[in-house]
Amino acid sequence: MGHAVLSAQTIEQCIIPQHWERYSQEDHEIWSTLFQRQLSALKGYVAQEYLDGLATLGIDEKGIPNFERMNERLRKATGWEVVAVPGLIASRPFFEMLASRRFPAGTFIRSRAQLDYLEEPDIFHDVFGHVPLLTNPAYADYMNEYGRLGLEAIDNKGVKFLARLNWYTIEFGLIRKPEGIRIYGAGIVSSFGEAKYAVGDPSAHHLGFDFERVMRTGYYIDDFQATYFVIDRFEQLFDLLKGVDGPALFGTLREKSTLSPFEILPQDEVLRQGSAEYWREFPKTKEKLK
Ligand code: HBI
Ligand code: FE
Repeated sequence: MGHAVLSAQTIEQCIIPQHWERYSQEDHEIWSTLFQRQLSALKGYVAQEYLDGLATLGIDEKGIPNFERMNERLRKATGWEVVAVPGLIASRPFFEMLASRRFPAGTFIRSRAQLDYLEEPDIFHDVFGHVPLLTNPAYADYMNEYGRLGLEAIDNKGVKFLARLNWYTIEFGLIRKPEGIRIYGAGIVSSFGEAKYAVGDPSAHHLGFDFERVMRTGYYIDDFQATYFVIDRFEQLFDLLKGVDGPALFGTLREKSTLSPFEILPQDEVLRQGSAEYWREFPKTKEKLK
C-alpha cells in the first residue's frame, strides 16, 4: 500500500524509483483487468483526446507501464514527465512538480479486493486516469499553470479553492463536444461506477463551467458528484488561469460563502437539471462537505 509522505517538503525528498522490474505477474494482471474493464465502461463517454493520449503513450492492457519508456513519448509530446512517489505528497512539492511539468504518480497497485474503490490514488488512478491527457498541449499547459497558482495559494490561504478547482476539472471534469457531453476528469476515467454515472445516469446536474462557482462549490470525497461542471475547450482552462493574480483572487473568495453542489443557483448555466434520484437513496450531510 502507498504511504503518504506529507512531511517531505522538497521534490527530491518525495521522488522514489519506480522499480518496474519488481512488479509481479499478478500486479500486471490486476492492471490488465482494470484497463480492459475501464475502457469498455468509457466507450462512447470519454473525450477523444483522452483515447489519443493512451495511444500516443502506448498505455494498454498488457501491463503496468514503465515510466522511463513512457516518459520518452510524453516528453516529446508536451515536455511533461511522470515521476514516482510513494503516495499523496505535501501541497508544496506537489504544486512545484506540476509547475515544472512533472506529474507525481503512485507506484503501488490496488488489490483485487479493491478493484472498485480505494482511498489513496494508486498507479492505475494516477497513470490511467491522469497521464494520457498530459499529451494534449492545451490541457498540459493548464496543469502547469495550475501548479504555478497552487504555489501562490499555499502562501495566501488559497489551497481550499485550488482543491475545488482540481476536483471539478482535473478529477471530475466534463467537456461539451458536438456529439454530446464527454468525460475528461481522471477520477471519473479511472472509476468503474462513476464512468457510467457521470453522463449516463440522470441524477447529477451538468452546469456550464464558471471559475468562481467552481472554487466556491464544496464536494464530498467519498461519493459520486451531485454536480459536474462542463467546459467547452481545454484551452478555456488555461486561459482562465493565465495571468490570474492569486492573492487578490483568494482574498475575494475568502469573503464569500461556500456553495452547495446540490442546488442550482440563478446564475448557473444549466445544461442538464439532474433528477437527484441517486441522492434520495444516499442523502449527504453538510459536515463532510469540503
Ligand atoms: N499528492 N501524489 C499526490 N497526488 C495528488 O493529486 C495530490 C497530492 N498532494 C496534494 C494534492 N493532490 C492536493 O493538495 C491538490 O490537489 C490541491
Ligand atoms: Fe487524482
